[in-house]
Order: sequence, then C-alpha cells, then structure tokens
Amino acid sequence: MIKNSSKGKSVIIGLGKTGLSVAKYLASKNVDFKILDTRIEPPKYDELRSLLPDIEIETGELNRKTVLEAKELIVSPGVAIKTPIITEAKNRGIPIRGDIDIFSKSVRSPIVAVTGSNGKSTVVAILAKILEKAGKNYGLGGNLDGENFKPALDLLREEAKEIYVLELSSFQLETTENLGAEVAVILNLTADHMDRYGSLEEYHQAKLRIFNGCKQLVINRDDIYSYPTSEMDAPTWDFGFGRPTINGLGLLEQEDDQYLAFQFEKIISINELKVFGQHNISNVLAAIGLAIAINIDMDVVRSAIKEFSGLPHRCQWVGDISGISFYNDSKGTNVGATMAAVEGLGQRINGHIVLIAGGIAKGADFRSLVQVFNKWGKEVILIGQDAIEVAENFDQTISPYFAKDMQDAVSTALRHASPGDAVLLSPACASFDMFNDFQHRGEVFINSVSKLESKCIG
Ligand code: UMA
Ligand code: ADP
Repeated sequence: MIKNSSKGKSVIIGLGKTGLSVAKYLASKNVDFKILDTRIEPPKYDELRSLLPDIEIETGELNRKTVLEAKELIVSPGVAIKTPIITEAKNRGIPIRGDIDIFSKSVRSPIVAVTGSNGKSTVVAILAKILEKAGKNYGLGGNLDGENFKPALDLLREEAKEIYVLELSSFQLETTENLGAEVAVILNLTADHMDRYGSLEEYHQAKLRIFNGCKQLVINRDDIYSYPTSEMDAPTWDFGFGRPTINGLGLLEQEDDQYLAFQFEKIISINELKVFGQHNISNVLAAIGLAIAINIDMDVVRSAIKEFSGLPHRCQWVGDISGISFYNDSKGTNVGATMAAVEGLGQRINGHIVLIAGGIAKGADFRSLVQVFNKWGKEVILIGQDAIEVAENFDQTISPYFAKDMQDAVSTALRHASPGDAVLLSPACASFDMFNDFQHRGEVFINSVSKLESKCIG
C-alpha cells in the first residue's frame, strides 16, 4: 500500500469494473489520479497494476486526507455517495462525479439512455439488435453485465460510434449531472436497493436524473414513475398495454389475435415474438419507442424484434426432467422482477411453479410477491444469507423449504414438482452472499439441473 498526497489529483473510489475503466480513460487523457478502494483486495487490482504500474492505490478504510485533498472524486456505483466522508467532501465543494458524468461530457455522438427497476438489459439488447439490422455503427455499455458488454468509458477509448446505447442504474445516475441524452426512458419503478435509499421517493429521484438535458422522452403510460416530474418541452413517445395513442405504442386486438401497434398500425402479432410474459411485451414496446425516436425504419424494427430470443439468465428455459421444466431467471434480483417472472411463466405452463428464491434481501418487502405466488405457485425453496428474513416476510400461509445450496434447492424443488409444473430460479435477491454475481448463480443453477438430470437418467 502506497500513500501519497492527492492534492490536485482526481481520486477514483472503487477498483471494480467501473474504477478500472475510469483509470484507463483518465490515463489515456494524461489526467493525474489515484485510486481508493475499501476492499483489501479490490477485484481489478492486479489488472490495474499490470496496465498502469505507477498509479497509487490505497486499500482499506477510505483515507480522510486523500479524500478531502482531492480535486474531484470519481465514485464507483457500488459506493454510496451518502458515505460520511464523501458527503463531507461534497459539502466542502469537491465535485462528486461518476463514470457516466465523464462519459456524457466527453461523448460527441447521441446517447440513448435506459433506466428502470427491471427490463433495462433486455430493452438495450433489443435496441442493439435493431441498430445492428439498421446497419448503424453503435456502442453498447453501462450497467449491463455479461460477455461482450462494457463499462461506458471503455467505449470512448475505441473508435467513435454513430450512436451510444447506455443502460444506467440509479447509482450511476446519482453521480451524473446533465446526461444530455438524445432520448431517455425510465421503463418502470418498483422498490429495489432499499439498503441504499431511505425511501422509494429517493430512489425515484435518482432515476429521474436520466431526463436532465434530454432531447426526447419515451414514457411508460402504465407506470406513473416513468414520467418526468416537471414539464419538459421535448417530443415524447409513449408505450403501454392499452390501445396505442396518437404518439405511441400499444396493443391492438384483431381477428382473435393481439398485435403490437404504433399509431393504430399493426407491427407484429405477439405470437410472433420469441420472448414470453407481459413484462417482455412491455420491453419490446419500449425498445420500439426508442427506435422510433432515433428514426429507425419500422421494417427493420419488425425483423429485429421477431428474432430477439431473450438474454441468458432472464426467464431462460434450461431443461426438462420427468416432464418438469426448469427456468433460470437469476437476473430476477428484486421483488418486482420475480413477480413479473412468476406471472409470465405461470400464464405459459399448465401446471404450477416451484420457486427457488433468496440471497441478499437488500431490505426488500416480499409481501407483494404473495398474491402472484398464490395465483401460480406451489412451493417456495429458499437459499442464501437472508432466507429466514425472506421467510418471515412472506405470508403465514406459505411455508417455505430451506436448502443449503443450489444443488439441494434444485433437488428439493424436483421432489415437490409434478409433470407439467415448472421450477423457476428467480431469487428476488442479490447473489453476492453465495456467488460472484447473477451470471455465476445462473450457471450454478444450470449445472445443478444437468447433474440432477444425469442422476435421474442414470
Ligand atoms: N465496493 C466496496 N468498496 C469499494 C468499492 C466497491 O466494498 O471501495 C463494493 C460495493 O459495495 C459493491 C461491489 O464492491 O458491492 C462492486 O462495486 P463497484 O462499484 O466496484 O462495481 P463495478 O465492478 O464497477 O460494477 C458496476 C456495477 N455494479 C454495481 O453498481 C454494484 C455493474 O452492474 C456494472 O455492470 C459495472 O459497474 C459497469 O458499468 C451490476 C449490478 O449489479 C450488473 N448493478 C446493479 C443492478 O443492476 O441492480 C446496480
Ligand atoms: P435489468 O437490467 O433492469 O435488471 P433485465 O432485462 O436484465 O433487467 O431483466 C431482469 C429480470 O427482471 C428478468 O429476469 C425478469 O424477471 C424481470 N423483468 C424484465 N423485464 C421486466 C419488466 N419490464 N417489468 C418487470 N420485470 C421485468
């Protein structure tokens, strides 16, 4: 650990994916900076050391002197800006920024910005497919995680793109002053990250920052939280489950079929979509709204949405054992997501759902899951550090089973399922207690299902 003065330097807080991308970007611009991380072994320490051996890194408790002498603090999304020393720095006039703030002030091409509690990655992935079909040279990055996706600032170290599509979390928006997007959307809002926010209102305020300086808006008519709270003089496109409006997208019923439609024109029958569930219809409509805002031809949009088959770890079918289907919705990391997954899958199958949930509860209230679970569910199997808290928070009429690990959860689920039922991993919780991230959790689920399958066959 090296400790030197941070006077006049930018200080990056956090050496995860974001911190590393900020460091690489600042280094490419010859900006003088140092890095802090409260973890003794930050995940990107070795990578940073080998790429930029001369950069000072301090690990462990945030050093007061380093923070308060900084020219600016560039705070990673995983670090709360409410941390007392960061608040103190802010009160002393030290600018608090994030990677997206740097991105928005440096980028020269239009940004399409997507936030919301759920559906962000799916919507940006659909839009990316549309842009690909339209032959656009686009960059895709931000909060979304997985192979081939990048922290936003990594995009700016590559050749310039015609357009940038950013998935943004509330944490990233908190530290962004004026995004200035070409078009922005808050897809929906349900409680999440209540361990970081004092109230739903505070979480909403962070999301609303996506509209700062935006030129066009896309609004979800079915979610009041999707609207800006002050009047904006910007063209607005809307979407929702009702009939389409003069400026927007919706559903049209004709000849016993339901169509996604724009301004009373049918686009595609919902039966032609490869993704299922009401939530995904909402996601497709949102992506079409964004595509319209950036003038993409509707024929191109139609062919892209027809091909989109969903992202891994989002209501993904992974196999069948003895007539019971297994679905991986590991990305269901909050109560709203799990409600959507249970509803979507429940409508699709003939039997009932055995739900595997649990992990880090993030201060959530699980009671809103009860109604949808009682409609489609059969049993709940709980895993993870907050399993007891989740169980206690559920309705008294639901008596969950507890499993010691994922293999145990999958075996227990199989014992309680009958042919026609589905086993759904949709944890409504974060994964970091037992897994590296949601992808790891999903992969362990898939492996557990295939081990069980071999056992059943063998
Ligand atoms: N941490 C510390 N001390 C530090 C810095 C971080 O303990 O000094 C902890 C945080 O509490 C957090 C973890 O380390 O639990 C990761 O924090 P980070 O800011 O270093 O995270 P990154 O690796 O930079 O990843 C972040 C996003 N993660 C979070 O916001 C928690 C990734 O989104 C995103 O893909 C990446 O930036 C690139 O933009 C993931 C996520 O979970 C998918 N996002 C949340 C969500 O979608 O619900 C918001
Ligand atoms: P995000 O990037 O916002 O986490 P994803 O597209 O990765 O969203 O989807 C995560 C999970 O949220 C899915 O697995 C599904 O359970 C649920 N979900 C997806 N879209 C929606 C939506 N529009 N409304 C509610 N839940 C959704």
